[in-house]
Amino acid sequence: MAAVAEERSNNPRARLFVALDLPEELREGIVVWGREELGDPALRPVAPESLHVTLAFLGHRPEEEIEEIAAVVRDAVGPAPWVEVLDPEPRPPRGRARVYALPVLSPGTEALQAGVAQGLVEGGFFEPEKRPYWPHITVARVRPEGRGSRRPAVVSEPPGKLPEGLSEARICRRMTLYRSELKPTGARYVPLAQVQLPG
Ligand code: 2AM
Repeated sequence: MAAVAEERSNNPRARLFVALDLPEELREGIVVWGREELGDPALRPVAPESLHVTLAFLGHRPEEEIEEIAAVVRDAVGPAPWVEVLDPEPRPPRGRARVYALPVLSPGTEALQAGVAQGLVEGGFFEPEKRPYWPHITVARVRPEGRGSRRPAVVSEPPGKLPEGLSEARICRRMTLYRSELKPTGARYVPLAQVQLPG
């Protein structure tokens, strides 16, 4: 055990992901909607500053790789995508929901994601998921049924539809490499590198 602990401390790792950030107006719109619609006690709404569209989840990587990964993200810059958000959906779609997410309709985001993923794969930093990429914004996670349980609680009042206007297409002008720090109170996302997207 001591040897393992020592190896860990000599080889610090960071939990990393790349995301498309939301324009302020869209973020605020989701927060206002969520105050009404994410009130079920079984739901833990995502903090306003943590709302994003994940492009690539890298998992734990050695900290010494961060600079190289940031360079790959900067090189993958592409046109700023237009996004349309759709009404919330539970995941998984059947059975007890674990999360609620707003699906994102955006060919531009899919193109950006493909470019970032390819760069990260070529660098050996990322193994793409087998299932197709599903652009979405997670808005709430479901609390466990009981202490230490892995089963999600029942959500009696699932979130309702978005107001008209929130689904209007909006442009997203920033992509960020985040470090996710897991705390007992939830995850905190720390930006490590940001790229402005042209267009
Ligand atoms: P989610 O919002 O759909 O849960 C940080 O955890 C971000 O990376 C979240 O937005 C999360 O997506 C995403 N992510 C993708 N795959 C993940 C995985 N296997 N484990 C944790 N987070 C993942």
